[in-house]
Amino acid sequence: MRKTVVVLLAAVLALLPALAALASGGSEGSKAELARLNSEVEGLKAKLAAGVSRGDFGAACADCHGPTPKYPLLGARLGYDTSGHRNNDNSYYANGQGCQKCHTNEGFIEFAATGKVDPKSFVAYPSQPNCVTCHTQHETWDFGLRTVKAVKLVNGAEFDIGKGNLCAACHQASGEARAVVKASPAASIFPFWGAHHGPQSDVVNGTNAWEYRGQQYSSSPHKQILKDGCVECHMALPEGRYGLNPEIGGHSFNIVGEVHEAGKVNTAGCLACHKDIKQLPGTELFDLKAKADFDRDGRVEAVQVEVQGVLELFVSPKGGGALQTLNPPMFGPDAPASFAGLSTGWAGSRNGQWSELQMAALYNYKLFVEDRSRGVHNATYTIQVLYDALKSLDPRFDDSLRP
Ligand code: HEC
Ligand code: HEC
Ligand code: HEC
Ligand code: HEC
Ligand code: HEC
Ligand code: HEC
Ligand SMILES: [Ca+2]
Ligand SMILES: [Ca+2]
Repeated sequence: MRKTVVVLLAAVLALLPALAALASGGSEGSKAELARLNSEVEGLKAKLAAGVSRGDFGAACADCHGPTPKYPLLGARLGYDTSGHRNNDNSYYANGQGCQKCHTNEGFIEFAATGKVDPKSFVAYPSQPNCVTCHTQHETWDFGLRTVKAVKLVNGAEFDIGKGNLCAACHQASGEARAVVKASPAASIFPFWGAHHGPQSDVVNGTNAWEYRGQQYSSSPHKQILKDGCVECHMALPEGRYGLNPEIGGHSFNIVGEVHEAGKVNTAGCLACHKDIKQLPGTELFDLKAKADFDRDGRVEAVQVEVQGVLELFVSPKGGGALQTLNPPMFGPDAPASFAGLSTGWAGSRNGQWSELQMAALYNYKLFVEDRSRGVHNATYTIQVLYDALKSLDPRFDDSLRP
């Protein structure tokens, strides 16, 4: 009942600015409008005074909870239920020390309202990022987003790409590369050292890798030409009956999902610009061809295959990668160049020391593995930084293909 009264009160309040504006105007049309609005306000006031009926209650909620809702609430939930936001389950673990800002619904709402969370406190009953984390449905009575303000990344760079700003509030590196990278005893470095797991905004933006003195950096044009950035690629709805698996696009936030037991990539968010883009057969990657043979295996392959190949020049399951042949080695001889391999493949040396440039190479390698798009977010910046890192470890590395 109290909620319903609030809804009515909100309706009255929403009318007041229009009334004020009209009252200060003077034309005949606006006088008629003023009279109409006044009578609407009187009606609402009378309802408030008389108490609220079941019918009023239902009407205020039916847009979303009625039998023929205006918004596809239930479908959105079906997708959300397959998402990492729902299922990765770190809200209980990553609670406190400031982690709650991104990992808990409660922490993010506090952050959006006040600009901070108290690192010394924690959320007593934390929940995963969910509908009310991103939407203000019971405050504005629509699907407005909780925040789309431009985001200042931790190195001071601004991220400002429409609705993608919501994503960037959480999916950003937690440290500044320049401050994190130092010459270090090997024993002091653990598998979770680095940029933290979600540095996608920094990568899309083309900032906050450990950049090399004397080099120029640039970006693929996605950050300039996608109006809503992250949202356009990750939430585009696939077309067609078989494409409409709740695991792909929409509120799954996934670009790759399973259809008939095989990984399917969603091209819906790309087709407006990459007209012929398809899934690369036998993979969960896009077939967009690279501009050059960046991993230098003699073939010009798809962009994501080339970027994976460049990552394997650092750490390869066949051994011999630049971070596997340091003394001491950072990764074991059969470590995969993947997100999981960052911990399972870590060598864990107890002795020895790594130089600043070696630590910078580790930082940059991890940054682009943790980004996980294999160049789709920003192929140009990714290859530039990875090439500079390889060159810094081995001056004989041929970087003539650097974009
Ligand atoms: C600025 C926002 C932010 C902060 C602060 C943050 N995280 Fe995260 N974290 C993320 C995002 C975003 C992901 C998911 C990234 C992805 O899957 O690519 C993530 C993923 C994780 C994962 C999952 C990694 C995996 O193996 O799948 C763990 C564990 C984690 N964070 C722990 C923590 C802890 C502990 C803290 C506090 C010390 C913390 N996070 C602080 C944003 C943040
Ligand atoms: C991580 C953030 C996030 C979460 C969690 C989230 N949404 Fe959304 N939602 C969005 C964004 C961003 C859009 C806008 C998409 C667009 O413009 O294409 C959106 C759009 C919508 C829309 C479409 C609104 C319209 O005007 O057409 C509905 C309905 C919706 N969300 C419902 C839900 C429901 C229900 C849940 C929980 C089960 C949920 N959302 C969870 C971010 C989120
Ligand atoms: C703009 C859409 C919208 C309107 C209008 C709306 N709701 Fe909701 N409501 C939601 C969403 C989204 C959820 C979360 C759904 C989910 O978790 O799948 C929700 C969930 C709920 C829940 C479950 C608890 C919770 O918060 O998750 C209750 C109870 C509820 N709404 C009551 C109401 C009432 C009463 C009204 C009318 C006064 C109302 N809602 C109007 C969107 C709306
Ligand atoms: C409130 C912070 C927050 C917001 C806002 C947010 N995310 Fe996330 N996102 C996370 C966290 C935290 C995780 C990992 C959840 C966990 O570990 O429990 C995650 C996971 C994901 C994953 C799954 C990664 C995996 O490992 O499976 C994708 C994809 C994703 N987010 C995309 C987006 C997109 C796109 C947006 C914007 C529409 C967005 N996120 C908005 C915090 C956020
Ligand atoms: C040009 C399209 C595009 C844009 C823009 C984009 N992404 Fe991605 N993103 C991808 C692709 C493609 C992948 C690789 C998906 C895969 O292999 O599962 C990916 C991977 C990810 C992942 C890892 C998902 C997983 O399951 O491993 C996260 C998290 C993510 N992106 C978040 C974001 C965020 C946050 C933004 C905005 C700052 C963003 N993306 C912008 C296309 C895009
Ligand atoms: C709004 C237009 C637009 C959308 C949407 C878009 N892109 Fe792009 N993308 C571009 C443009 C323009 C370039 C620069 C092309 C060039 O340099 O040849 C580009 C570059 C790329 C590159 C790097 C190419 C290279 O050789 O450097 C990849 C990979 C890529 N896009 C993948 C994707 C994927 C995958 C999607 C969808 C998930 C997507 N893009 C969505 C416009 C878009
Ligand atoms: Ca190649
Ligand atoms: Ca290759």
